[in-house]
Amino acid sequence: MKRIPRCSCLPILAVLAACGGSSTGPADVVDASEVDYSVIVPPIDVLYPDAPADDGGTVDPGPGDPGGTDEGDATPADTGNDPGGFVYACTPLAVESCVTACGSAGMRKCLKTWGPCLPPEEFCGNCVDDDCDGLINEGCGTVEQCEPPKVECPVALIDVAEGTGAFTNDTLHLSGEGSYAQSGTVTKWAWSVQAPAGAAGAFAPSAADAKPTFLVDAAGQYLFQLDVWDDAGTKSCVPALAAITVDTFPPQPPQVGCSDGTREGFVDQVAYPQIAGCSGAWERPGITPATVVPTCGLKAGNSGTNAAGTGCSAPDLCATGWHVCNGWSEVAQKSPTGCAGATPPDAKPKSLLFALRQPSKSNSVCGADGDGTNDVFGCGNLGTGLGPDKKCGPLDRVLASMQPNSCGFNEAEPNLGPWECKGNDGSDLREGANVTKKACQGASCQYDGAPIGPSDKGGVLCCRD
Ligand SMILES: [Ca+2]
Ligand SMILES: [Ca+2]
Ligand SMILES: [Ca+2]
Ligand SMILES: [Ca+2]
Repeated sequence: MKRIPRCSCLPILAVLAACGGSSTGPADVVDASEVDYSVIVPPIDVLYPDAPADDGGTVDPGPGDPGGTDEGDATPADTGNDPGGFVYACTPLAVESCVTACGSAGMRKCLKTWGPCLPPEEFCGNCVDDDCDGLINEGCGTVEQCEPPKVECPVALIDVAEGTGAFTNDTLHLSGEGSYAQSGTVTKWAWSVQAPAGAAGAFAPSAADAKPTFLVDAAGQYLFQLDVWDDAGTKSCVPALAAITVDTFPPQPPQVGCSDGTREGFVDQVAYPQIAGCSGAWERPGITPATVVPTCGLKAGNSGTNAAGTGCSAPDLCATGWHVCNGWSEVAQKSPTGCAGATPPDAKPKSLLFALRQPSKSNSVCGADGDGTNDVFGCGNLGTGLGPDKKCGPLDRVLASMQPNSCGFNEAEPNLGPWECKGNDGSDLREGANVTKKACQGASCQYDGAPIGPSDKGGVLCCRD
């Protein structure tokens, strides 16, 4: 990239003063008086009450497990007030303005929490670095010369060999070697990143290296940040940023993914070519164990001829070439927005859960393959909210009981919904092995004034093979 004479590395208001009069246009420099700092608040976890349904449906009274036998669940059973969950601090997929780390006017999107504040594209009609890459008006051709910089601190510059886009499981090659100091040399680098929920990559060899690599294992938006120091110990006035969009690999044409030919979650097949929410019923128990396989020839689904789920298992809801998503890490790899976007915008509250295979032993903490069948996990708006302490990546809902023969969430179970978690003693530790969606046959349940049948209130999350 060609380096354009810089205006200044002073904070943005000083830049304004130095460059006054040359800024116009939509990506204009941010004036402090224009910035709504109230939007830059960290997401907060709040309690998620399992309130009675709108129709006054019954709520179990008990304070958790009367037998005291379930040491595994932190979430009390259907008490009508599920503690320990969280609600979204924002409306999933909502977008709002924000101020970037370099002071320009950015945008951020709500996922499980607010995503990173992404800088705008470089705007040529001003004298500032809008996209926070450390360069002013790069790529603008011949532009009005900005006042020469009065460099009082080193300037951080990021170069990403892969550009601004990558695919899941690519290794990014980052470089801060272009960073410079007018007096002296840059001797220290500090990288950080805001990554999608569930991303497990790290800077290698370290976040203090001038040219680290970074594995992007989850789909979605990454925002890398670099601060530098010169040999006098002076830190860069503003960090450099680099936004990278990571798409699901391999690129795939849209496909429904549900065996009945209709999607009810992640309904935009173009935006979500590798993950689908498939509503429907099943009567054979379980979703988490590997032994749970299709039993009705994929003849299941809410819009098929077998909406009652007769003879079917949970995997019968997924189309040929798809399978019930296997753990939160597969969701992180195959959905660019995590669980945000799983429910359509017009979905009623507590109306949809799309479950997956997710091992867990206790406390609704997500475990590794083969590591227990406690609780039923998924994406949607039905179930207790899964906060970051549960280590479930992007997953946002769980059905977790401390009483036998219950899924532990009032609106999921009869007489408000068709989810059932019945079994022998200790079934409250094995909901993932026992769960069915066969209650409410003949639309015999009712929620929010509407009849509910076995194929309502969600089904499974299907991932492309
Ligand atoms: Ca500019
Ligand atoms: Ca720039
Ligand atoms: Ca369907
Ligand atoms: Ca449980």
